[in-house]
Amino acid sequence: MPHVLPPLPYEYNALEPVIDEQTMHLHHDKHHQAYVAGLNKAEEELAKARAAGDYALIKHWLKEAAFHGSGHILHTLFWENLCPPGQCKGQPGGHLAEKIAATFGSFEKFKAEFTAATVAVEGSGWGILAYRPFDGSLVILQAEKHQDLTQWGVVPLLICDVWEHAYYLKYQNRRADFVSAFWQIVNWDVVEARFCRAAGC
Ligand code: MN3
Repeated sequence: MPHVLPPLPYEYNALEPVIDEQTMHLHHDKHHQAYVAGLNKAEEELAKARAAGDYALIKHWLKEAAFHGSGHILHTLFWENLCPPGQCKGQPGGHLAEKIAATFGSFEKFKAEFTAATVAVEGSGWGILAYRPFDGSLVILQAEKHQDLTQWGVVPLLICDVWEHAYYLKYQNRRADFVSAFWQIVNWDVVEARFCRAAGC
């Protein structure tokens, strides 16, 4: 089954004024769509190689699958972990709130660390709060290249896209302003549900 671009869970203008409608159209319809197409192409070529027993280009197609597959997954999770400003509750509750406080000291300390990590991503990439099933920990990750530098087996919980296409039309070089505004549109219900699925609340 080929992968398909999932529709946004809200209107293209729903995240205004934090993320403008034009950015959402370009980001979702063009950038995310390209990852879906790239992943399908890579998996198709891997299937052909498997059928033919010809693995001469395996490295190329696995790299393509890692790049486009990670892009497709992270964008899908990113759209889902946002909500229209005014409809977001501002901070997590439940088991996730307890885990964040236990790990980082407080929600405010977590927010400061996630913000600093995300602002400091070198070049294009992502800031990620993830659950590490290995030892049941929460971790903050910087993904400079989403096909590299992962921690095997982590479950991404909260994601902020800081590739320039995510914010440049509105924020230009002011990534810190975008990351600061990002907090207004986090859908904590979704993040909490992800945490509970991963950690078994
Ligand atoms: Mn993006």
